[in-house]
Amino acid sequence: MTLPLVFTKNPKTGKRNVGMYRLQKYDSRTTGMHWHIHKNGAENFRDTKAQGGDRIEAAVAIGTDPVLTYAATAPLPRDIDEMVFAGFLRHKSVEMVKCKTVDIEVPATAEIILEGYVLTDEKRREGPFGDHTGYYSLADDYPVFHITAITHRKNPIYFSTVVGKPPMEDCYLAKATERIFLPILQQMQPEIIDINMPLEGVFHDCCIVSIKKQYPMQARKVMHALWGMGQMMNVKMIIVVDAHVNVQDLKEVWWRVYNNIDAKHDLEIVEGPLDVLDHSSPMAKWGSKMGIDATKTWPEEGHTREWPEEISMSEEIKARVDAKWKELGLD
Ligand SMILES: Cc1cc2nc3c(=O)[nH]c(=O)nc-3n(C[C@H](O)[C@H](O)[C@H](O)COP(=O)(O)O)c2cc1C
Ligand SMILES: [Mn+2]
Repeated sequence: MTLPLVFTKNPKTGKRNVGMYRLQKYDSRTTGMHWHIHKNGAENFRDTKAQGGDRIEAAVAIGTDPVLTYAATAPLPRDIDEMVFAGFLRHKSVEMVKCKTVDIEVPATAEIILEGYVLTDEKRREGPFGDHTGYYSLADDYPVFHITAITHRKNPIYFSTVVGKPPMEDCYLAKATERIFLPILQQMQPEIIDINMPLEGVFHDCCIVSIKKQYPMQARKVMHALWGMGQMMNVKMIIVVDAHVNVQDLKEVWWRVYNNIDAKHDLEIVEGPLDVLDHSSPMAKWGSKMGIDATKTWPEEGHTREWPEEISMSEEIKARVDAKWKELGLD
């Protein structure tokens, strides 16, 4: 199942979490529960285990209002309820109903609901799976979801998504996140003008950001701040450009990077967590990441040579050329 909304509760706070984690069917009553170690669902699982609980209840909704499906994928802080966020986006609160066999509420209009539990001391081989990275992500041991009830609408519609080499369907969820979360990023880092997470970067591998640079090394500050924010911690490459650069134009971005960087000074290589699906690092779940500072390097940043002006044509010349088209019979 590739598009399931997985509902759990935190045992300490009772707060709900909804995350999208694929479910590999083992038999008619059990599936894998592929919540990665960095995700809120896995934290609820760990907290339950730490309290001595032998199981965490879970419910899965398949086929919901698209805004709920999106909310389950959104990188929200742990204690922000995805259903409240969905209600905020929809301008209408989400109607919830109690499950039959577990103490969890699920969206009232979902097509299909799976109810059940995950044992805290059980794991089973999950994967490999043709993932959104475009590779078969490696098999690993994950908890198991035991189903206690299935409810559904009459003639339910089964929702799923196709993932594979980008661009695939799921890529556009990343684009929605890029747009919806930009104002939130800007609240915390006001120098940010725009961001682009290119589809080939599969959500977590690349982020291009333009900033209004006001003090030396501000690009580094932005890189480290992003690496310290929620699921942005997994971004493997951050490219920072100046405010006037259009980050949505990759040709322009690369032109800036190729021209502006001094490899020794403008690359910031750090180590830290990486997405579980990353296969490039020697060790799973962590490795090295790179920041590329492609902003203009200031004298205060050690570039004491003159920095050249960009070629640009004056408005007056442009107007003179435009006027000539007609004269030459070319318009
Ligand atoms: C189609 C699709 C499938 C996904 N599958 C998984 C998955 O199997 N495991 C996982 O940890 N995250 C998966 N994700 C990403 C999570 O849904 C996303 O990181 C979400 O913010 C997690 O929510 P949480 O932080 O509340 O746990 C998937 C996303 C999409 C769009
Ligand atoms: Mn969450």
